Amino acid sequence: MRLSGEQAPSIAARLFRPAHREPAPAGPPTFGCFVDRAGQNLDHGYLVLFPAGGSFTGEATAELWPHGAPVVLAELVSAAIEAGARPAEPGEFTYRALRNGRLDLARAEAVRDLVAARTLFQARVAFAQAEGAVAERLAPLRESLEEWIARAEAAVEFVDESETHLPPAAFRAAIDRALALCRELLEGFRTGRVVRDGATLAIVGRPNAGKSSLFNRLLARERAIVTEIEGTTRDTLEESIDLDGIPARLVDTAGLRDRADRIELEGVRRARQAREEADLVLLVLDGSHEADPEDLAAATEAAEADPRTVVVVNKCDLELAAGRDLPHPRALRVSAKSGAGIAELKAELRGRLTGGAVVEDPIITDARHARALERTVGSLEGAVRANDAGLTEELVLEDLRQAIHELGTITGEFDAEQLYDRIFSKFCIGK
Ligand SMILES: Nc1nc2c(ncn2[C@@H]2O[C@H](COP(=O)(O)OP(=O)(O)OP(=O)(O)O)[C@@H](O)[C@H]2O)c(=O)[nH]1
Ligand SMILES: [Mg+2]
Repeated sequence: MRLSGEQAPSIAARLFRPAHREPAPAGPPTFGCFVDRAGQNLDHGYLVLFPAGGSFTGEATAELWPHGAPVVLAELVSAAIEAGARPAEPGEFTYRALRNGRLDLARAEAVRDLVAARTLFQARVAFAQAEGAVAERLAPLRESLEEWIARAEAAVEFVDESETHLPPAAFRAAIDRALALCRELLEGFRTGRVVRDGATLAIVGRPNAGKSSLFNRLLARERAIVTEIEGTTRDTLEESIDLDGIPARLVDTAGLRDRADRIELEGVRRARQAREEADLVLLVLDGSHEADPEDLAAATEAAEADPRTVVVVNKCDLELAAGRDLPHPRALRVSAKSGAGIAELKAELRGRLTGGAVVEDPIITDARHARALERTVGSLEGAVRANDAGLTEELVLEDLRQAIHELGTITGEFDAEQLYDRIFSKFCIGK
């Protein structure tokens, strides 16, 4: 339990009886007893005090470490409220850290993502962002833009002195580099988006193709009922899986067929809906059957028409399935029973979700950051056009200012004063 604010130490002191010595205003954990609202001893644990300026929020902070039973924590929270605290708003500690200048906006957002991480890969990416990876990657871009803004300012200010004019070729080269970096980061966002938000994968196909078996195999547990009876799965089933770091929602569906009772009809309707909403559709074919020309044609067609389709030929542990030609060049042969081809299938799914590119860990995972980068690109392109058309520096300057403003919204640290300092420190205006 954490208390932050001026009164944090005094409120914490009312909930805690030290065993040996009074806790220092800052320093190592003090062992003692936590007490309830009636003053009764409730639990053993530690109290840790952080001074203002030396805590996560930047304010005086008290951390209470009881054993962690929810009822004890609830009682301690009530006792703290009675002593003058109030419950924190969602994310309020991080918000205070931001307001107190301990974090930039992108790092604060990363803390949020780190807390919500569902896969280790997500946690690693969010951790790098919480360490400042976003601002770090944007720093050279900002510096370059600030420099060119400063030079454009000078050109506008001293319009009659030809030597202050922007050198068009060098300017163009610098902005092209800036654009390339923005686009690279945006390209990484393709991966970043699925790393952060996850993906939905629907498993569809004919009855008995082995959809539920594949579902179970990908989950690595016997979640769905599997039988040799057609129409076993009637309702859609959903489970979360970790697809090599990408969190995914896997949906098993009822087999698609026409003759069916009312329950199954509803199942088929839900299956179609799941297919509509999915990021990827695993179309499962039973490879052990004599090739049903209609099925194969439909699979090929589906794969051609809908880029989300992944054609999976199942039951390749059986001779007939192992020997047959694949209906589509990108189709995959698997066996839900033996596990053959499953690793390749996972790699294919991951590759499709991340755009196939072998990217390093993504830097940009947040849609807000991506939109800001897109707007930065738009403004930079405007600056290039103005420059190429030989328009006045005033117009170029306007676009550059817009670009750096957009960029600044990512970390929330754009500050005109800082920019002006830079301008005047770099330029010998008196000359
Ligand atoms: N040999 C072999 N049999 C499999 C494989 N996958 C599934 N089966 C068998 O195929 C039959 C149907 O499997 P299910 O997973 O229930 O098929 P389904 O597509 O979910 O069927 P519905 O729910 O009825 O649409 C079962 O008897 C499974 O044991 C496989 O890879 N190899
Ligand atoms: Mg099934």
